[in-house]
Amino acid sequence: MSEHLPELSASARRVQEVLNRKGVRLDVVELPASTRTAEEAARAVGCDVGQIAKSLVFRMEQSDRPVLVIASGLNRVDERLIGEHVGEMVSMANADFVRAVTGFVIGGVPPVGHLSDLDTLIDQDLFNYGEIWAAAGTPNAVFRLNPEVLVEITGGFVMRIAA
Ligand code: 5CA
Repeated sequence: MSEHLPELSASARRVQEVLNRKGVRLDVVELPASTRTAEEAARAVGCDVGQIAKSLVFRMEQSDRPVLVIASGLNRVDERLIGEHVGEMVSMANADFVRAVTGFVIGGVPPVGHLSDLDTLIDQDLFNYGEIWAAAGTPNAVFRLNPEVLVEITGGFVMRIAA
């Protein structure tokens, strides 16, 4: 696995190293095509858009704490459901906040490997698929995994996140 580390850009390599450290055998791949959005990522890897696990950062409006929501590419996150779960209103974080808490740019935010430990909620609809794909640090990098492993590596809580 370490043989292809040098091919990856710095941010993607960081994600690969985090995955290695967690003891899972998952391979980050950097593609020539953009994987910046769920639609682009699905096209690039040849899967359904629902199989793309989008990592979206929300900000708790009172405490200013981040919440990571990992959603199926088909779903729009219902902020009310997230707010009810965390006990505070939440709103979509802006690009600077995302960068500050994750260390990655929007379009490449991975489900793991962030600068700080993020409370993580996982879309139950991702369990409709045997295989899913997540971003791996850059808008061209992804890795394939299954929903059970996503829960294992993130410690996330599985729930309904869309209306
Ligand atoms: N690499 C792909 C597939 S895994 C990816 O990261 N997709 S994503 O959906 O998780 O990341 C893009 C998301 O970032 C968009 O769905 C949108 O919710 C969010 N986003 C895009 N632009 C902004 C912005 N200016 N401020 C805050 N959030 C944004």
